Amino acid sequence: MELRKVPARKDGRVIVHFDYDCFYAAVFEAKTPSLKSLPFAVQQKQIIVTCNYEARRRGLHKLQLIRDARRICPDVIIELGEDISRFRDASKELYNFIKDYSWSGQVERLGFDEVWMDVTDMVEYNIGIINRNNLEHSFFQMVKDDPTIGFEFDATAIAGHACPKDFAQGPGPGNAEDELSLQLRLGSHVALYMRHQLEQQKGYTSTVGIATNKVLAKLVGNMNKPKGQTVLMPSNYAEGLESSVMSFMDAHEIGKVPGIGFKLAQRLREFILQRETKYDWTDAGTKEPVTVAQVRQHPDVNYEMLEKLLAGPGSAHGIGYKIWSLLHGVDDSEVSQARAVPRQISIEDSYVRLDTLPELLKELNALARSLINRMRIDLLSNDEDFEESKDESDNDTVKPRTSLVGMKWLAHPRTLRLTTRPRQPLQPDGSRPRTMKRISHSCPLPNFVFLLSESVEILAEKLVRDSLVTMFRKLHPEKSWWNLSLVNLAVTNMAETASDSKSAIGRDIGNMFKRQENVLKDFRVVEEETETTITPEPSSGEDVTAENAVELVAIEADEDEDGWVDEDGMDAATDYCHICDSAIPSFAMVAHQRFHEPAVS
Ligand code: TTP
Ligand code: MG
Repeated sequence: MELRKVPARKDGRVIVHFDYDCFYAAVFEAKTPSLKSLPFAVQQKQIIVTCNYEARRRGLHKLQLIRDARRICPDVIIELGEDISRFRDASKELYNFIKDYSWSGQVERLGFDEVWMDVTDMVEYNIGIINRNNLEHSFFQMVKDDPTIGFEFDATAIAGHACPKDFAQGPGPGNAEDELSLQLRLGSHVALYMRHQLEQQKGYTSTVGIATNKVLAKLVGNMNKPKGQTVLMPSNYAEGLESSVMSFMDAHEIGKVPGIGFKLAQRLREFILQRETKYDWTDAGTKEPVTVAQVRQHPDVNYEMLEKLLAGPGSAHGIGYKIWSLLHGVDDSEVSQARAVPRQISIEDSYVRLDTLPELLKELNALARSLINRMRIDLLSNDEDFEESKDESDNDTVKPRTSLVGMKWLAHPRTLRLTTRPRQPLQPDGSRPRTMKRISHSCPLPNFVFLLSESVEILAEKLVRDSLVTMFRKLHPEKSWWNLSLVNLAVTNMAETASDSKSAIGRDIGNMFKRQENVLKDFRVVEEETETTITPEPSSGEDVTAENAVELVAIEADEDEDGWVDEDGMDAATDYCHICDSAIPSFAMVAHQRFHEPAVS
């Protein structure tokens, strides 16, 4: 039947998925390696957000209460992990490390601790130069124009584990070499090489999956955790990947398939079981598992039916076909290109109570200092080719740059955004309505923040005085009462400053900033053409001052779809649990809330 047509599989790509083991714990361990052999956990509020494998061996697990963890393992060492900037910095450092191996730049982050890399071009190139009469003694070239950089390997064998275990080995009957298997074997070797480099040079172990698309690579990696890698291979040559992918997917519980979130999975379970299903929040899963096979093989399920069942407000058009494809292990999404500069830089902090002006000024100053420091780290370079400078990234903590001589801005963010999350006033009955609503206000970023001759402290103070206080008044005109649980400061709307940069999106405004002392004199805000919806365009050619700039207050719901999670997943991808107020990466929020569910249900 047409509606049950199996989506065409487009094999030929080799995708590697990295997942760092016990990530937050590993960040501490990289700095203090002696922790590796001890039971070690990272705490946020009263919860262990992750722990190392020595702690797991002794019965500890993610999202456990601190008091339970101490009872089970009294000698557990616990560090506070509430300042997530250290994890973000480590994540960025590891991402840059992996990205440097890529030829195509197709390296994409998911949250803090996962990275996909498309290695198809590297694999294809090496297949092109391989000696097919002597596969056992092959050399994988890691740099295209340098035949000396790389590693020796046996191209007849895979590196690490294979799924399925009884995969087709060696050349097929009457077939000189099965190209798909060869590609995947080379993929497994280059993955092993990078995984080892990551461990030797940076001190992080990872779990890796290798397959022909992103979803399969992410899923297959889970088969050998931690410090393992798995490649999804064809089980027989005649069918290519078809049968091994189908039996691999079929065995999964539907909620485990990336792209099938909690709500979609619940709806699918209820359709298959034809009744309400229970979700066991304490066990991070469902008590009534439904497998991919049950959904896929159900006679009434097809992509049109899935569209009707799953489409809802806010869901992407074509969700039925997308899910139908995922159930068959088909995922055509590309690994996105690494960006030269982040889309936005944002700094935030949460507060139990922030309701007086002096405290607010203190916090705004601290946030503005961090923001300018981070702009200097992320957006300054002395390298004409726009490679990120490595000096800071070798540390796992952020240090302000010490020498700015010869530094050049890679990009000028054009918009400054202040966001707050107000607490609601008490109701007459004494209760306080829970809300995660954020409100934000944007205006052009004044040029003086790009001055390198001035100290961060002075620039931050000026930014607070000249812009942020006014912005805050626009957000909170009520003088008498406000109380904030969160303040976020961001610069967005990046205009890259080199017209010859491959990824440059703006016209070259670098020259405008050459004589920065002049810029300081008149404090003009230069507004580039912009597509942002937050700051409307002023009429072209007009100089805009911070005072008369067109401004807009935006109200954003807690599940904002287009601003909070940065495209590169690094900035503002954090939220705060409304129950325990822990800072949680957005991608981990669902997992985190499972922990609280028994208490609130
Ligand atoms: P995970 O990938 O879930 O865990 P992990 O990398 O620590 O461990 P594993 O080896 O089992 O993959 O989450 C990544 C990081 O996100 C984790 O180190 C801590 C953080 N995190 C939170 O802050 N809150 C949460 O509720 C969860 C689940 C994770
Ligand atoms: Mg992980």
